[in-house]
Amino acid sequence: MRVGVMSDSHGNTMAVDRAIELAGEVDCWLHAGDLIEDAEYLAMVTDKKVINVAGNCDWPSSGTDDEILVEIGSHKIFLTHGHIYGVKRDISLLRQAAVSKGADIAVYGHTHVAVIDDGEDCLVINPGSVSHPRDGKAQSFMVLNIEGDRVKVEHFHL
Ligand SMILES: [Mn+2]
Repeated sequence: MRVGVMSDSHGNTMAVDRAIELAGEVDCWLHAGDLIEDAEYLAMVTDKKVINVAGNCDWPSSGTDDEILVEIGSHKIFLTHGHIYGVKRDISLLRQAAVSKGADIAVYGHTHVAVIDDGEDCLVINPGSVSHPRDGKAQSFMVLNIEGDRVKVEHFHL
């Protein structure tokens, strides 16, 4: 199972297109927020299932959830934008929330900086921003390769 993971596209559908092209065959996509419209665009152009949450730049009235627990095989992925958990300070609250919900993987965005943090009880990843990186590196996204208990993260730059 290959799960595409992107965040913080902020209306840049050309970047979304490029990510789709680079990702190759994926089974579904997670979009960690900012913007909901981009997640809808992703679903439209790929025809794949897209699971997405609202970011701080999305309208609170959109009806899109702030956090979702996604079950894939034996894994539980906690998907949230991250601003609610203060991820610009550190990811300890996010990690705590994910573990308390029984998740072994947490996906967030918001900082526009890619992170792969393999803690003992939970793998926390931020795919970076697919359109506006803040770490001086290229625009980025990730793909989770899930096979049984094994999870391998691929990091792509646009
Ligand atoms: Mn944000």
